[in-house]
Amino acid sequence: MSLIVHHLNNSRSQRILWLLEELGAPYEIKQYQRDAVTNLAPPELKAIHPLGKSPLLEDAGRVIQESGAIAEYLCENYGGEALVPARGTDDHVRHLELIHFAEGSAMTPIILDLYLGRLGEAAAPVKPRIDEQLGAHFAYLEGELNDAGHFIGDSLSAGDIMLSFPAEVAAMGGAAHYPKLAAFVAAMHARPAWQAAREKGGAYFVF
Ligand SMILES: N[C@@H](CCC(=O)N[C@@H](CS)C(=O)NCC(=O)O)C(=O)O
Repeated sequence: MSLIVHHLNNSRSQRILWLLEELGAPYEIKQYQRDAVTNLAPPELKAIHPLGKSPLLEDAGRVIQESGAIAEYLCENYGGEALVPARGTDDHVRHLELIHFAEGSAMTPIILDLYLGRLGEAAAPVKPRIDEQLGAHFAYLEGELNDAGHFIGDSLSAGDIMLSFPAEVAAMGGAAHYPKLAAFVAAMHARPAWQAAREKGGAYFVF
């Protein structure tokens, strides 16, 4: 088996396991556990990639970092026609936007909010801006879900998988705020492939 996912427990790496389950591609998991106090990745991950973060995908000795790139690589090399709209269509352009939006834009206010939460009162000068940006990004995603319950087209795409993480963070704030995102998260978690990935990846968030 040539595909190896270097998987950190309770992390964005969960999306890659899920994607692989959806594609039905065989893979192996190397498990890494967060430090119980700092919540950071263990130093062993730095032996695989200098940043020591997860997910990391290894394919026949090549190491690929960055969730969106890994998702695109897997779809292109192991997906056939699955999970990516046809090139040259509007949906494919949208797919590119959303794959990159998930990490490039949506995660910025999420991570800032996480760190600001540790500062208490010292965060007061910037907290309103971060709250406003967090709300703006979640509201944007809420508005982008279509009637079929997907971000693109009427079936699951890699964009849905990439956006599941910010959607899960939004849904944790309560279904009342972002009902469409909460319904999307529930539907994704009901998929057999998501559950198989959760089974193999171990504890994840509160889900
Ligand atoms: N943009 C990167 C983010 C990777 C990342 O920050 N992963 C987190 C897990 S969600 C991590 O490894 N954190 C542990 C640490 O920084 O020590 C991606 O999507 O691959």
